[in-house]
Amino acid sequence: MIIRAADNGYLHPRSSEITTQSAYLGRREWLHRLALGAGGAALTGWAARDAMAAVRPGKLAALAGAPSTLPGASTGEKISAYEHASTYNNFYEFGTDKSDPAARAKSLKTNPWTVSVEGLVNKPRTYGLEELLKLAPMEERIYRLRCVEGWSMVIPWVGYSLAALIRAVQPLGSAKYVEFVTQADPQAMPGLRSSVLLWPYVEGLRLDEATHPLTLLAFGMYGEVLPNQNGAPVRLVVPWKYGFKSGKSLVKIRFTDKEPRTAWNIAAPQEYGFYSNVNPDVAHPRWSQATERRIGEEGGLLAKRRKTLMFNGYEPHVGQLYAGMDLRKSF
Ligand SMILES: Nc1nc2c(c(=O)[nH]1)N[C@H]1C(S)=C(S)[C@@H](COP(=O)(O)O)O[C@H]1N2
Ligand SMILES: [Mo]
Repeated sequence: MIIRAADNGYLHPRSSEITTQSAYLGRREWLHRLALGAGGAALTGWAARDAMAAVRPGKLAALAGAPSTLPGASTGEKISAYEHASTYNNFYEFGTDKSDPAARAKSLKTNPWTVSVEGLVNKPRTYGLEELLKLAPMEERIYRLRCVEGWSMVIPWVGYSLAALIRAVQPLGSAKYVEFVTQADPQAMPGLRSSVLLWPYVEGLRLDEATHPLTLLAFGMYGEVLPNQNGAPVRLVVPWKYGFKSGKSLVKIRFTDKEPRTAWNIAAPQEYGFYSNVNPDVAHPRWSQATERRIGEEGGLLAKRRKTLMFNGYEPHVGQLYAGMDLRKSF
């Protein structure tokens, strides 16, 4: 982001331009049959992840979610190919090239995993991953993802509203913001040797943004647990904000009364504001945000760019959170 121009022009090999939705649905159907074959038992527990890897080398455990009925939680747009969503990534802990995370993130150890929820809450607590997986029913939500660099995808996530976790820990009246701290393991993450960002990668939301039902705590995508490069075992997805607000591989969630300092804001405060809501009318200092390139679309870099939508198309659902605010100032 800071070190490169917008959309650094990754060209997808034609071979991976396979039909997206049908490939995805085919995969789900196959997983379903696989689950029945295993005695009809749902492949839920995280331990199944390793068992699955033995059955399908290189593949991940199924993680099903009921289609979400929440307004805004689905889109009629074509779902991006899994092959794109899992190989064209930003996860600077593993390097700054789009292909680095998929190539290197296997080293991330996601089991055991805990997330400590602390700060201005009545019930601070360290959650094991298994507990988090059971905290609320899993839903599938199909969200647009718009990176600040000017590209986008449509991804079917599996998870539940972060609000469920927030309710469980009971924020104090003094809590106004939520800080999200992500994993920083120098053994597993070669990118930490670079000073491109201050580690650990920290993000933040206002409490009302964090409790908005569209803010998703995600454990899976495309009907499977998250691949490491997409932020396993648990990440945030905030669909109306630029992608970098959605921290991957979360280890700590802290409630505060002050606006958290965030990794990209510290690195370049004039370029990455705290809010970072998708907004076609507010340009990045070095490029326009009026349009975007949908990854995987016919024509690659020559494909016609799409118009970027206010709040990434989620304005009817989240616009009221920013009523009366100057979105140029609070960018
Ligand atoms: N910990 C961490 N989280 C991160 C990032 C990162 O570098 N480190 N990159 C962000 C950016 S810039 C984007 S666009 C999204 C990309 O998510 P995806 O690879 O699952 O599409 O993750 C975000 N979360
Ligand atoms: Mo991004």
